[in-house]
Amino acid sequence: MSAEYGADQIQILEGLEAVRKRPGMYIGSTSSRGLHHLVYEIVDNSVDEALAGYCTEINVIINADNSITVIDNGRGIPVGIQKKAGLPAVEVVFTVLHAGGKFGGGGYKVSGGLHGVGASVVNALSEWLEVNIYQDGKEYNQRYERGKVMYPLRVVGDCPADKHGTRVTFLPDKEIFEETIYDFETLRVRLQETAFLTKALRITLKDDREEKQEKVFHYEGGIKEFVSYLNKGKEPLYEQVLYCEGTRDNVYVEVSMQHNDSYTENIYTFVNNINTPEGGTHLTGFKNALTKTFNDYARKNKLLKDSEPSLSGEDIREGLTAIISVKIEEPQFEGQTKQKLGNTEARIAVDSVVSEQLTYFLEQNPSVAKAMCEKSILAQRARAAARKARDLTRRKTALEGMALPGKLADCSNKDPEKCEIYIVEGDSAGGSAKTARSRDTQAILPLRGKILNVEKARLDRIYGNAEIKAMITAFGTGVHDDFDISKLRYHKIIIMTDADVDGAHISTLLLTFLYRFMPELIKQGHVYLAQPPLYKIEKNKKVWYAYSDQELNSILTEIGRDNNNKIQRYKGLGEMDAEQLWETTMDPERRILLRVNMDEDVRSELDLTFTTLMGDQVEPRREFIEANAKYVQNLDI
Ligand code: TTJ
Repeated sequence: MSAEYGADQIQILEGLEAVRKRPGMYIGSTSSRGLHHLVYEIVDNSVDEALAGYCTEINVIINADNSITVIDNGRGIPVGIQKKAGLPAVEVVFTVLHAGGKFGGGGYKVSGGLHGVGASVVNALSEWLEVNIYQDGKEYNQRYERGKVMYPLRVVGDCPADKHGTRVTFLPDKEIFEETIYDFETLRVRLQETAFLTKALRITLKDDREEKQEKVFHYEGGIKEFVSYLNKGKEPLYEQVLYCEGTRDNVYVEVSMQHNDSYTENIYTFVNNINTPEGGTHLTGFKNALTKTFNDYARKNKLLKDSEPSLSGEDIREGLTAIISVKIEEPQFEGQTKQKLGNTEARIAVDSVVSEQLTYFLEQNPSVAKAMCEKSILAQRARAAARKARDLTRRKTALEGMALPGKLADCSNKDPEKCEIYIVEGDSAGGSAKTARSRDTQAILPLRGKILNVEKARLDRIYGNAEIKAMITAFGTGVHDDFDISKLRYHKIIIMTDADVDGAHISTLLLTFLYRFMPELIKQGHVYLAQPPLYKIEKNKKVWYAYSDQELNSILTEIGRDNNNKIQRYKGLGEMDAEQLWETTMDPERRILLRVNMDEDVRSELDLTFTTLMGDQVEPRREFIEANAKYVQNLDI
C-alpha cells in the first residue's frame, strides 16, 4: 500500500470493516439469498452501462471453485484519478461504501437503487476480488482481499485498441456466508428477467463446475417477448402482443400485454429493471388507462350498448398477462417493504402513453378489440353471478340463522374454541367418522367427488360448487371482504384424507381453497391435517399402528419378524371401522394432528416472487403449497 496512509484510507477500511461486521445490514442475509445477491450487485453495474447505451453483452460465469466472473463490453470503469479521493476511480468503486452509481451522473440506474448497495460491499464480503479493465489499448488490473487493496491499480499488458470493457471475478467469503455454492437456476431466473427487460442486451450464463451448461438470453423484442413467454402453454385470446412505448416528463415507459383464456390476472411491474411486487403509481396509471380507453372504445363502437353498464377494470383484466416497465431518474419507493413506486409523474406518464397507443391499437385491430370485449362481458356476467351466489350464502347465514349444509353432522357444543370440524373425503369414510366421533365437540362434513381447483375456475363456478358452499356455510366466517374470523364456528378445521397420492392431492386442493379464500384461517393456525395410519400390525392379540414405512420397520424389529404378524395395509380411510378410525385418527388423546402454517417469507413468496419465469404457474404453485403444508408441527397428541 502507499506510504501516505492518510485519514481517507483509514475511513475506507473502517467502512468495509463495518460491512463485514454486519453483512445482513447491507445484503439482507448471509444465507444463499445473500450469496446470490452479490452477483446481482455486480451485474447491475454492467446493466447500467447497457441502459446508458454503451454495453451490448454481459457474460456471467460460475467458475469451478464457485467464484463468479462477470464480463461486459462497456466503456470500462474509469481508471483515472478521482479528485476527491485522490485514487483511481475504479479503486473508489470497490473500496468506498456507496460509491456505486456516482459516476457520470444522471441516467437511469439499476445499481445503487432499491437494493443496490454497490460493488464495495461485494468486495468487502469476498475472500478475494480481481478487476480487469480494457481501455485505450491497455489492460488494467487490481486485486483486493476481504476488501483490502493488495497493490495499486497497474497495467498488466496491451489489448487490441478497440477492445473495451470490465471483468470482475470474486470469491464469496466462507467466513461470512453460511452457503457458498451457487445455484444455477436462481441466477438463471434473475438474469433471464434482466434480459427480457433490457431489449437487445445479450446475457450469457455459464456453469464451469462439474455439470457444465450454458444459457444465452437475448430478446430483440424485450418485454413483448416476455409476455409471449409467460403466456406459453396457455391459449392466447388473440395473436398480437400489444406493445406501447414512450417518454413523458423524463419517464420512459414500456408496456406489453396479451390476454389468455384463463381467469387470472398476471401483471408484473418494474422500475429501472427492479421488480415492484407491490405495484405503485405506474400500475395505477396503467389500470386507469386500460379501463377508460377500453370502455370508451367499446361504447363508441357499439360493442357495449348504451343500456349496459361499463366494464370494470377487473373484468377487462381477467386473463391478462402484462409487463409494465418504467425507467425513471429518481425513483421513490414507499410502503412497508419499500417495494411500491411513489412517483406521481410515473402514473401520469404510463396513463398517457397507454391511453394514446391503446386507442390507436384498438382502432387498427377491431377483431382483437372484439375478442377482448367479449371476454370482459363474460367476466362481468360471471362476477355478477358470483356476487349473487355469495349474497345468497351470506343472507342464509344471517337471516335463517343456521342454514347449515345437509351433509354436515354438527356437534352439540356451541363453544367454537372446543369445537372441531373434520372435512372428510368420500361418503363411506364420512359415515365411519360420523359413527366414531365424539358428538359433543366433533362435527363431520363429508365431501363427495372431485374438489374444485379454485386456481383454475371462475368465481361463479367456485361459489356455485356444492362442496365449497357447504364449507363456507359450515365455517360461518364468510369469505373475502365479508370474512369475519370472530364468526368461526370451529377452532380446529381438520382435513382428513386417505394416506395416499389421491388423498394428498385432495388435501392440496382444499388447502388451496382455504389459502385463497380464507387465508386468515391458516395464518391464525386453525387448519390441521389428520394423520391416519398406513399399517396395522397384530401379534398375539396385541395391536400396533404404524404411520410410516419407517415406523412399520421399527415396530417389526421390536416385536420380531415372523409369520404370526398379520400386517394390514390401509388403502383408505374407508377400510377402517369406526372404532379403528377413532383410536388412530380422531381421538384427541391419541391422534396426531399436523398444524398447517406458513411463515411470512413463504407467504410473500407465494404471492409475489413465485410468479414470473417459473414456467406454467399453477403446477409449481400447487407443489409449493403442498411442500409448505409439510411445514408443520406436531401439535396435539
Ligand atoms: C461510468 O461512466 C464513465 C464510463 O464508464 C462508466 C462505467 O463505470 N461503466 C461500467 C462499469 N461498465 N461496467 C462497469 C462495471 C462492470 C462490472 C462487472 C462491475 C462493476 C463494479 C462495474
